[in-house]
Amino acid sequence: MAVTLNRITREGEYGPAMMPVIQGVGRAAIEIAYLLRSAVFRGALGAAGVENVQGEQQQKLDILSDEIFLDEMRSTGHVCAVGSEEQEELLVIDEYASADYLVLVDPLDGSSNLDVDGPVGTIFSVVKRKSPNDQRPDVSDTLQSGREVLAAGYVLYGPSTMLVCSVGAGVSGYTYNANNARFEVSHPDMSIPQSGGYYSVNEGNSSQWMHGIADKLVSVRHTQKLGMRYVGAMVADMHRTILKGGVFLYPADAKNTNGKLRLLYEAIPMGFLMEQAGGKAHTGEQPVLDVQPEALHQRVPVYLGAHASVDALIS
Ligand code: AHM
Ligand code: MG
Repeated sequence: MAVTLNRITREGEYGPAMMPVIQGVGRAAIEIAYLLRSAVFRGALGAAGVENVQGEQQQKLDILSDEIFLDEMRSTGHVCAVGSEEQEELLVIDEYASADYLVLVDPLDGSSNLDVDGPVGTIFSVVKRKSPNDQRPDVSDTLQSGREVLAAGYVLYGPSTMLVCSVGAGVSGYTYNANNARFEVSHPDMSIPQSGGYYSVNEGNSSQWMHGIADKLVSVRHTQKLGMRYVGAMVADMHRTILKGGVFLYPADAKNTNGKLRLLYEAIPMGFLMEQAGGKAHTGEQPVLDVQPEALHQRVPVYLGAHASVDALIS
C-alpha cells in the first residue's frame, strides 16, 4: 500500500500540527498543476498587465495561482494570514484571524519559464504567530528567522507534480498519483550527495558579481569536477541540487546588491530544506536561517548546496 502525505502526522514535533496546512498545499498544487496544463486553452498565458510589489510584470498565472493558494490556506482553518510574493501587504484571513499559523509563499516561482513551457514551482514555509490569538495578526508575525520555521517545502510542476517538504525531521518527496488523487512517497529521506553534481547559476551575470565569486566559481567547478545546469526556476534548480549534489547560487551583483531572491518565501524555505537534507545554506555573510528578517519582501544572496561547494564559494 502506498504511503501518502499522512505520514507527516508521525514526523517530528510539529508533524501533527502541520498536517492540515501541508494537505492544503497539496490541494493547491493539484489545482495549480491543472491550471498550468490547461492555461493555453483558457487564454491564461501571458502578462496580466500589472506589476507586483517587486516591480516585476505579473503573469496571469501568477495571479490565478496566488488566488488558489490563498483559498486553500483559508480552507484549512489553521492559517490566520498569508504573506505572498504577489501581494504587497500581508493578507489576513478574517474568518480565521485567531488561528495559530502564518504561511509565506511564492505561489508560482520561475514564472518567466511559462513562455517556454518550462518547469515552475510553488515555495512555502509556515511559522507560528508571535502576537496573541485574540489580536489581528500583522506583518511583524512574519518576520521570524528560519530557525523558527515549523515546516517548509516546494511543489515542482514538471513532467510529474512533486511536493517536497520537511517538518524539521528530514526531507521527503511525494509524487502526485492522478489515478487515486493522492501524493505518494516517492523520495523518502532525501539527502544531498556531498560530492559531485552541478553548479547552477545565471552565469550571464558573472561580470557583475561581487566579492570575487566569478573567480571562486571557476576554481570550484574545476576542483570539485562539477557539471553545469541552470533552469532559471529556483524550485527545479534546487530539486536537482538536492538529488544530484553541487550548489545553487544567486549571488549579489552590481545591479542587485542584495541578490535577487526573497528571504521569507524563497531563501528561508529552501535553506530549511537544504539543511534538513544535510546541506548548507548561506548568504555569504551568515547562514540563511540565522538572518533576522526586517521586511516581508526583503532580498538576500543565496548559496545552497553541499558543504564543500558552498564553503569554497563563501570563504
Ligand atoms: P520569480 O519569483 O519572479 O519567478 O523570480 C525568481 C526566479 C527564481 O525561480 C530563479 O532562481 C531566478 O528568479 C532566476 O533569475 P534569473 O532569470 O535572473 O536567472
Ligand atoms: Mg515568483
